Amino acid sequence: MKHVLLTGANGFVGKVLLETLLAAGYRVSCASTAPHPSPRADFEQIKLDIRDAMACVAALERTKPTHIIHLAAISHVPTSFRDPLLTWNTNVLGSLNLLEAIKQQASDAFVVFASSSEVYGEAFKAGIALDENSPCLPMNPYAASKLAAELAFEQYFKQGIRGVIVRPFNHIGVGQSPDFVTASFARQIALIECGKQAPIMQVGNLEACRDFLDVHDVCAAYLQLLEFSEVQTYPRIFNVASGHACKIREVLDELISQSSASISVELDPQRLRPSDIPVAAGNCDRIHDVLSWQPKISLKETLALLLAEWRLRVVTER
Ligand code: A2R
Repeated sequence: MKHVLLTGANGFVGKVLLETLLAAGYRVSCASTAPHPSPRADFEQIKLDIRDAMACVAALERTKPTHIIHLAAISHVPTSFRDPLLTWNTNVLGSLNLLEAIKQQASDAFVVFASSSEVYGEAFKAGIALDENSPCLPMNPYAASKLAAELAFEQYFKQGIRGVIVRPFNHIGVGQSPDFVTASFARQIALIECGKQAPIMQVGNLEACRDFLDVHDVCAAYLQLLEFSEVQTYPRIFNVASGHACKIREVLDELISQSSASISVELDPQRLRPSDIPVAAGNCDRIHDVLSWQPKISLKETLALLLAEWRLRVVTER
């Protein structure tokens, strides 16, 4: 049976990917620093801090997976500015610990490494949808650490480890932290609707354009990428993108249009990033041509689900 070791299983993507993998018939071992919030009999759990090299070896020795999907990371850009050492230790050294453990204990396993579209950084200033051959010019510690981890993966690929690197663009959906823009908007609208916030939304840069994807579409791409474990040759790096850039203002307008509350908008300078880029979109031709993957869920649908989630969540929020 195909057996996936999933790192970062308790995170936003991990929780959705676990269900995607189980539905596809995979046996799944979930690695995380804390127990899964809703443990069940249909997956296994492993306590693992990827900064601990010995623990990585022990986890691989115990599970002997056929596939690994490496999501565990410090994934929040402002956190990476606040705590660069934690970011580099987790994202780079943690990845190296995992790669060494794969080499020692599961050298035939196929690994998918979740990098990020953030690695393109300054290259987005060209204003076009970037493909996988575009220059990588990171603009923050998170992006730099992901690019460094990509280099580590490529070194191990050269030594015979099999796998791919994915660069997902902005994935959104139910379960995402309100530190991220769409969840922050949905939460604020829900708070306004139930009278817990004045009818003024605090927003950052609304003119920026981003390539938004539903997290379920991203997980479908990760699942399809596992198919490469059956073949000899395949591209090493894949964008996971919609190919379209959407203004953050349009996202806000769509969410507000789904509410009956009367809402005004106020700029919060603290929400502006020091080095924001106007347009960040990805060219998704490669994954479309090779795997016929394309996003299936519309932005409108995703935003409706997000708002529904936050309407329930804010009821119990203090
Ligand atoms: O700390 P935990 O157990 O809540 O897990 C977080 C995990 N993580 C770690 N796991 C093991 N050892 C560590 N030292 C460690 N530090 C963090 O990574 C968390 O559950 C997970 C990341 O989840 P999120 O922050 O929700 O990221 P998301 O959006 O699910 O992104 C998945 C991946 C990340 O590598 C992104 O950079 C990439 O997709 O684009």
